[in-house]
Amino acid sequence: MHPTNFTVVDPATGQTIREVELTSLEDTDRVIERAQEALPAWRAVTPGERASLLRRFAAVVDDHLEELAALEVENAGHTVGNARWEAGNVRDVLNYYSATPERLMGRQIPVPGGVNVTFHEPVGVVGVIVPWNFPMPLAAWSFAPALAAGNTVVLKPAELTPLTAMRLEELGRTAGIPEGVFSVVPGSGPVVGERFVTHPLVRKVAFTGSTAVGKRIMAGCAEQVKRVTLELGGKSANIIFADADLERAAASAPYAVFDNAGQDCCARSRILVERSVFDEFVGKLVTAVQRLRVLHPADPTSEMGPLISAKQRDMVQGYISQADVVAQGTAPDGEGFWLPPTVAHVTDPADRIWREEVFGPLVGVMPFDDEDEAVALANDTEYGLAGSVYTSDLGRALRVVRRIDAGALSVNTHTSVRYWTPFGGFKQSGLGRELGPDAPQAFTEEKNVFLADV
Ligand code: TXE
Repeated sequence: MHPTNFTVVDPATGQTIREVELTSLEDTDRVIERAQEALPAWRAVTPGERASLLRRFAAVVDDHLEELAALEVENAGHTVGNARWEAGNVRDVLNYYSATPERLMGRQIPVPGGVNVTFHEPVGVVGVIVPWNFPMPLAAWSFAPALAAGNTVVLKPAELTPLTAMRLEELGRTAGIPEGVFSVVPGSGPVVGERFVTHPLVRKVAFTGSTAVGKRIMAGCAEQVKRVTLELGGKSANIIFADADLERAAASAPYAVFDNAGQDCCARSRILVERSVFDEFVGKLVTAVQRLRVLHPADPTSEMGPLISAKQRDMVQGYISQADVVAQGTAPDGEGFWLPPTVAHVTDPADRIWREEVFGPLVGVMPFDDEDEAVALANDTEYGLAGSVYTSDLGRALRVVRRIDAGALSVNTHTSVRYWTPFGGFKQSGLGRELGPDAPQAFTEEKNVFLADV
C-alpha cells in the first residue's frame, strides 16, 4: 500500500506546514486522459491567442510574485532573495516562450518534382517530473516551452516541495489556461512519476532529478520509444588560474557552490587552483566562507538557508565527517536542517567527496600545475553539467572552456543560467537542452510534407 498523504515540512524549523494528498495511480490516469482530451482544442487555439494566454499567465505570476516566493521560503528553505528570483524566472520564461506560438516556423525545402514543407507538430501529452531543489524554475523550463509548442502538460512536483507547483496550476487557471492543458499532480515518484513513463498517452517525459532515477526513466521510456529529456546531476569544476583576479574569484566561489545550501545541479563543488596561488586563494576563500550569512531564509540578509530535509542533512554530514576540513562557516543552532558551509582539502581525485555529487554545502579544493592538468582534472568525472574558469587571459579562457566536457560554462563568473541560452549536460549530466530559442522544438515532431506536381 502506498501512503495517501505527505507531510510537507518547513526545513528551517522542522515544523509541519500542511498535509498534501498524494495522487493515486487511478487519478493520475484520469489526469493524463483529460490532458489527452484537451489536446485538439489547445492545438486549435490560434497562435496569437495562445501567445496572449501565456503572457497572461506570466502577468498573473507577476501579480503573485511575493506569495510564490514566500511559499518557497517556507517549503524549500530558499533565501527570500533567491525565491523572488525564482518566481520572477517563471514569469520571464513564460513571457519568453509566449513568442513561440507565432514564430514556430517550419521550412520550405527546395526539391525536384513538387513542393516540400515541414511543420513542427506538438508531441502530445508531456509529463514533467521535477525535483525539490528549484521547484519553480525547473518546472517552468519544461512546461512553458511545451505549452507554447501546443502540447498539454501534466507536472509532478517532488514529494517534499509541491506547494508552489500546486499554486502555479491555480494561477494558470486564473490566467485562462483551459482545463486539462496544464495540470499538477502531487504524488510519489514510484507511483505518479513511473506512470508518466509507462502510460502510452504520455508522449514525452521531461525529467530533472538524480542521475540514478534519470537512468531508470530513460530505460522505461525506451520500451515505448518515448521522447525523453534528462537534466541530471553534476560535479562541476571551478578553475582558478594564477593570472585571475583572485579577490573576485574568491568572493564569488562561495556562491558558486553554497547557493541553495549546495543543493544545486550546477554547484561548482570542485575548486581547482593553480599551485602558485593555492595558499593565497584558499586564505581568501576561507574568509569569504566565514562571512557567509547562514540565517533563517526569510531574513532578507540571509545568503544560505537550511538543507531540504533531515535525511539530506545527515547524508551530507556523512561526507563532511570523512573530509579533511580546512574551514567551516556558521549555521544556526536548534531546529531545522542546518549545516555550516564547509571547505575541504582534497589530495586524491579518487576521494568520494571529489567524485560524488554531495548536494550539500561542502566544497573540495585541489591544486594543479598547468592548463593540461586543470582540464584533465575537470574532465575526470562522469558528470558534465557546468563549470567556471577564472583568468585574465581571454585566449586561455576560450582554450580551456572548449576542452571541458560540460554544457554550461562561464568565464570570470559562477552563474550558469540565462533563460535566453541553452542549458543541459554532457555525459551522465543529462540528455537534451532546456531554455534558449530551441527549447520548444524539443517538444515537437518535425513533419515533412511533399506536394507532388505543384
Ligand atoms: O531525487 P530523485 P531525490 C540528487 C542529489 C540528491 C539525490 C536524491 O544528489 O541528494 O539526487 O534526491 C521523482 N520514476 N539530485 O531523491 O529521486 C521524485 O518524486 C519517476 C540531484 O529527491 O531523482 C522527484 O519528483 N519519477 C538533482 C524527482 O523524481 C521518480 C536534483 C527527483 O527525485 C522516481 C535532485 C521514479 N522511479 C536530486 N523516483 C540535480 N542535480 O539537480 C523518484 N522520482
